[in-house]
Amino acid sequence: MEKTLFQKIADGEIPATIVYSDDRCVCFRDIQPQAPSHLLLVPRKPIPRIEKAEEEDAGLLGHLMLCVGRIARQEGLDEEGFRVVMNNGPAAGEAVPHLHIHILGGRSLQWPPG
Ligand code: D5M
Repeated sequence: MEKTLFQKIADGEIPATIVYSDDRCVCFRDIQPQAPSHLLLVPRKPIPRIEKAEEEDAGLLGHLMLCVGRIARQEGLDEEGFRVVMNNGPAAGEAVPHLHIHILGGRSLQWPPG
C-alpha cells in the first residue's frame, strides 16, 4: 500500500516542522495554519479515520490524547486554552486519509466552527 502523506512526513521523506516525536506518533506544524499555533498530531500507524480504529488501537488512541496535553504545555497553550479537532471523512473536509488531530491555539476561537 502506498504511504500516506502523513506517513511520509513521519518517516522523514517529506519535510515538516516537527515539534514532537516518539515511537508511536509525530506532531508537526500545519502548512496552512488557521491559528497562530496550529499543529497536527498523527499516529505512525496509518489508521484512515477514527471509525476504522480497532480495539487493539485503544492504547495508541489514549497515548495520542496524553500527547495532546504534553504538546499543548510545550507550546505554551495550556494557560489560555486551545482546541482539539479531528476532521473525519468527506463531510468534515478530511483531506488526508490518515487519522490526524488538529491542535489550534494562540487566539480566541469561535463556536460553533464552520
Ligand atoms: O487537514 C489536513 C491538514 O493537513 C490541512 O490543514 C493542511 C495540512 N497539510 C497538508 N499537507 C501538509 C504538509 N505537507 N505539511 C503540513 N501540513 C500539511 P484535514 O483535517 O484533512 O482537512
